[in-house]
Amino acid sequence: MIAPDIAQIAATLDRAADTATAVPQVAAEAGLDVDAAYAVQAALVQHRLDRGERLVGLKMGLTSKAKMAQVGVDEVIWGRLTDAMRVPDGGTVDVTGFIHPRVEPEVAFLLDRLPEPGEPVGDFTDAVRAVAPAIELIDSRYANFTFSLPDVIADNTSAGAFVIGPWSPVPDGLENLGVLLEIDGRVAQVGSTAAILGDPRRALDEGIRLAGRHGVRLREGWVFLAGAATAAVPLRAGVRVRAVVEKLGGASVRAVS
Ligand code: OOG
Ligand code: MG
Repeated sequence: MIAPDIAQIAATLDRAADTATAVPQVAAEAGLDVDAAYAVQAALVQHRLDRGERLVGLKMGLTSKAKMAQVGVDEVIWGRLTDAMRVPDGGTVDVTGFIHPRVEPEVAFLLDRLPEPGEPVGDFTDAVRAVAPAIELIDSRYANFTFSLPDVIADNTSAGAFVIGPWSPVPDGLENLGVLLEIDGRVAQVGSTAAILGDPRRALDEGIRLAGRHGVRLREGWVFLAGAATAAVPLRAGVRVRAVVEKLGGASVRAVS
């Protein structure tokens, strides 16, 4: 089989995001496996870095059954976050910059110093300085928001934008906090942090392990999104979105066009 053209696929997905225009899935035709898909993701995000964006963190995807069921892919995945994707809490996001945006409630970690490879992994509170409620705006670059596992990995796990609420010290328990997603004050999704791999702290172990396989080490000061606890909801201009996590408070954003 001819080796997949990593650079060309990355350029196609970068243009799709930049012009908010959906493209057909690429993995089956190009013969992308998971490793090649992560190589596409690295090349795709490199386009952003070449335009002056900075890497500010990592996001986990499909860490809950609700998310796996919604998109029909049942493997935990990870993607990269840049500074340009961050929207201030209480700010606005222009939906015309996206193809078919959806929002989902997340829990964010602010990373402290992580162990060097080979060093024993310490306590969660050694690795995480603070936690916050968050909103992720996802936007698949593929038509109909439909993709295979390597497709979604190549597409930087549908990363679009994110909002981080106020940071709090790590509470005693993180494994069973109520989670709500509100649209214009109405509850659109209800869940629990228990839906995130049983305990969102596990998402960090998975992130360290899975990103490490591809030579990516998590950095002090990075933001880490543990993955949505509920299914995502389509985002339309004019609405106000709020994600609330018990004990942590809320994060909000208004969609404009
Ligand atoms: C893939 C990204 C999944 C999450 O929190 O599970 C994700 C998608 O649903 O398009 O960000
Ligand atoms: Mg997410």
